[in-house]
Amino acid sequence: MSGTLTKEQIAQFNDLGWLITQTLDRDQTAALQTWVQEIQDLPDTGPWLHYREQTEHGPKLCRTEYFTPSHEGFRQFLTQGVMVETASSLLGEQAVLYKEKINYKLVGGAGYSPHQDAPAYRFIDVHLSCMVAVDDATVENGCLEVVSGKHKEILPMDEEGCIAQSVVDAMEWFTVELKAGQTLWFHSRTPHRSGDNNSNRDRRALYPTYNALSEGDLREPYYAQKLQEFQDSKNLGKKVRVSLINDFRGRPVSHDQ
Ligand SMILES: O=C(O)CCC(=O)C(=O)O
Repeated sequence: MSGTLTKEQIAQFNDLGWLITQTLDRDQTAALQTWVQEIQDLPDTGPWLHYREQTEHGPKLCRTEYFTPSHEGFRQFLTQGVMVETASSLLGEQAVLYKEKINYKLVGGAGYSPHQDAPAYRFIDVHLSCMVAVDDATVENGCLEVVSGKHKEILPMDEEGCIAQSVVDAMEWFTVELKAGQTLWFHSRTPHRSGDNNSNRDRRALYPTYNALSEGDLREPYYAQKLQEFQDSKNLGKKVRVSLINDFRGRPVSHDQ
């Protein structure tokens, strides 16, 4: 698949702050599902970072990040070809990978409160993220919802770093169901949220984030800073801490044991 976008697609992204592309064909989607399973099966100790949540079905993996150095397939997929080409088209200049994560949202997994990503992403002004659907994402299993045209500014936040409730209530939320292999591209200031996985099927998704190379290649400093901030701050214990804002609603495993 090519990362070349039409003028209309780029205009839609600039106008709405999000865009859906058909990134992968059937075979590529199957390969992605195999790779995600390989990451899911990695042991706890490694340079990669696994996070778990408590669900009504027991503890489950909710996120892995920092895995491209440990997986050649993902390293190539996220730093060469269609993904970085599409990111470059949308940023209007050469893109570089800023961070990467897989959100598993396995059966019973928790959703995310309404937020913009930008307050959690250090050092860079403009980031571009995307959700590559590994499994079909539906309302029932916790697909994303986004707000159009609200990516020009940071919105008022609550004490968790999420969007203030009065602002959330006043915005129109658009549900984005995706087929496996489709990608939702969104600006780091595009408001988004997602529900819990109330279905009986897992909803795994890959989220690479890019920035313009002219702002610097800051992936390693981002992860060093994130780990430092996790160490320095007190975790309040009611939610699993996966981000520098408290957008994830998952319960910590130890809390329930
Ligand atoms: O995977 C999801 O359901 C939402 C993820 C999200 O909003 C995030 O990781 O910032």
